[in-house]
Amino acid sequence: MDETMRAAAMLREARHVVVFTGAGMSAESGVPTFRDDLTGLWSRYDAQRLATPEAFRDDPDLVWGWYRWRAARVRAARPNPGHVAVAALETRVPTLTLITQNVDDLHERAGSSCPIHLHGSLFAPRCAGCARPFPAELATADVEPAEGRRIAPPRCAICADAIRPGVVWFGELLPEDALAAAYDAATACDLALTIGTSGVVYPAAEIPRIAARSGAPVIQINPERSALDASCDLNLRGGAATLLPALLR
Ligand code: BV8
Ligand code: ZN
Repeated sequence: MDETMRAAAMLREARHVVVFTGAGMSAESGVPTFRDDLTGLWSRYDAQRLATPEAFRDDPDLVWGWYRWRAARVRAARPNPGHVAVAALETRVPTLTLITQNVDDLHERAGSSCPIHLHGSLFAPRCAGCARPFPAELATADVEPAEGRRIAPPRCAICADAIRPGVVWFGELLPEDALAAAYDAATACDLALTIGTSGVVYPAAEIPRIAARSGAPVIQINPERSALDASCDLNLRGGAATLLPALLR
């Protein structure tokens, strides 16, 4: 039996499946991953440097422009067959917990009911000062920004501080409740799928490792080797949009 068939058989047997996704899940929707060289003007910047509170403090217009560009890229993208397969899994397994590192909304748009977003969302801006949520539609310029364009963030109507992206930056704590729910699911599951992640950003990268330590088999879908290979029972080499539908056949 080939590895994909073995994985499909394990999926059919499982009672509680954790699906853990990273940027590679959205790659075939045309959303650049963190490892990709960012296209256009952004290639001069290091994503890991831009995704920090310090970058926003030092140059809010650059960082806000970057997130507006990324949000526009996501809005122009469509869920790929991998996202659709993950959503379909909800009706195939008794319990499915979807945990994503991604800040896009492609899982939701594919029909997944309640993904756990460990790193927040491009579509949940909030005030950097008083943390009041800011309506995403008000944060959207009518003309989507060209790559590299600085855009001054809107100001909070209550405290006048800058509106920031609703994502977790490097050096910031993950939302406690989301992380606790993810840890609980990884500990309780009897099968974990890790899809499209390099497995190097912590504490999120602990999730598949916790599932493995709790005795659940872990299946990885990734065209490349990753830091998670050693923790996985099966490493399916290929893209999410091809392999995930194949697991459901
Ligand atoms: C924290 C939101 C506690 C923002 C993201 C110094 C100070 C503070 C912390 C640290 C520090 N040094 C290290 C740390 C910890 C740090 C960390 O882990 N750093 C790494 C780089 C070593 N973590 C943090 O800072 C976290 N907070 O620790 O708080 C604390 C607080 C204060 C002081 C001390 C400790 C917060 C981390 C969250 C950062 N925010 N996103 C935004 O999006 O702009 S992380 C961001 O990068 C993504 O969300 C994602 O998680 C990560 C990228 O990883 P991947 O998703 O894996 O994507 P990647 O591009 O890497 O890989 C894509 C994969 O897909 C590849 O393997 C590729 O082969 C594969 N692929 C490609 N095509 C396909 C495919 N797979 C399938 N199909 C395909 N078609
Ligand atoms: Zn405010």
